[in-house]
Amino acid sequence: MTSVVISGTGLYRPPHVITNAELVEAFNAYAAMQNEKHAAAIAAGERAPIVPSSVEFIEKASGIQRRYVIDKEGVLDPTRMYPRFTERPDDQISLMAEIGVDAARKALEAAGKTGAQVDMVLCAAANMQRAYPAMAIEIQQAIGAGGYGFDMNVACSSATFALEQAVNAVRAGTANCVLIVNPEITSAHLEWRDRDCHFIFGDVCTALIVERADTATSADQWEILGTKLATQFSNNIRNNFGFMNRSEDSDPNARDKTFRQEGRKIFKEVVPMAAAHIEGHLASLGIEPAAVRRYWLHQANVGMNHLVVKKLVGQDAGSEVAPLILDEYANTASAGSIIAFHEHHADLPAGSLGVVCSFGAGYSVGSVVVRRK
Ligand code: CO8
Repeated sequence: MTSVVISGTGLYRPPHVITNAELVEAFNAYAAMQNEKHAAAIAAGERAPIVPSSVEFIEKASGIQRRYVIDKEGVLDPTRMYPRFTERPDDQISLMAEIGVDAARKALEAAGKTGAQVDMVLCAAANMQRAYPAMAIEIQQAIGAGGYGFDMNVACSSATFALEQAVNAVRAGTANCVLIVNPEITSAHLEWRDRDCHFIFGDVCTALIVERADTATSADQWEILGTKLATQFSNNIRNNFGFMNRSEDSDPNARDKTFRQEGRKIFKEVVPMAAAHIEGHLASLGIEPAAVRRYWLHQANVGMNHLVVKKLVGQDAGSEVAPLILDEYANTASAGSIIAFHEHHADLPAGSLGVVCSFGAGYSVGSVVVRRK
């Protein structure tokens, strides 16, 4: 079987940071304004007041301390509470493709490849800017790649599901060098006015080069030993935004047209699902969980990651075993486990085993077992 490697990674980090303190200040200003506006209805018991948010809760419940965003001013404006992007003409590169190209160029450089050597582009993310043409094809043109490209969405598992598509394409001989990009502009689909989830997400874009081992020249190569994907339907993470909204005569600004979740239920249901998935995948490859040097897990909640690792290796694992990037980046949907891999693999010696694993909406779980060459 053709040996396939990850030979380079790249990261686009947006220019602005929002700390929890800034976020909570904006939310509480919004809440005070709304409560004042609706004071009579609240006093009459017809409407519930908006309860303030708190930095202490956010840090304790999630482990998130700050997040990067493409636009800060719109998000923190209590009269707006979502980012402000300028609509671009059709002959200008789209925002998703622009950040995709930035991360892609860094991954290409790390892999020692040119855009022309890429013959498959996958744009895999939790939200797509438009229906068509595919952002992947726009990125393919911008970097001068050949072959073909397409967009795909499996929410937080988009990157690991794309990794399996890339491996299969290289093994089948339908591609030699695949570029995967994960432009996650989560700020545009987060309800910043909802106290239960306003702190959760951040913007970012990751990129990976996946190619035949016999064409790879990078000094930093990770052989892909196996991929395993699983899905199980759940409404606990849902967004009803879509192209049929107009025909349904539904309100495009209604709460269900942005991200919604049942955080507690997800925590309870996804932790055992992810741990069993990884354990089963490793067993199928004859690998003991304790033999894995590093787990680059989906970054949604610090407690969740501790529990997954504890179920796998039977002890509290520190950041050496399962590095955390959530504190700095928040949840970046499908890019989270890839950021963890990008930032925390350089120290591992040849032969080290690792697992990249995502879990999220769908539900979906994707694991990729790798070994350093
Ligand atoms: N400030 C202060 N108090 C708060 C706040 C706040 N901001 N929010 C809630 N509280 C209060 C609640 O009112 C509640 O009070 P009470 O006990 O009096 O009722 C108390 O805090 C506890 O509330 P919760 O039970 O909701 O809190 P949890 O401890 O469960 O923590 C979390 C909430 C952090 C959301 C946690 O449940 C969690 O992280 N769960 C896992 C979520 C997860 O993994 N989600 C994956 C989704 S990501 C994904 O798949 C990608 C989707 C596509 C991306 C789209 C981009 C936008």
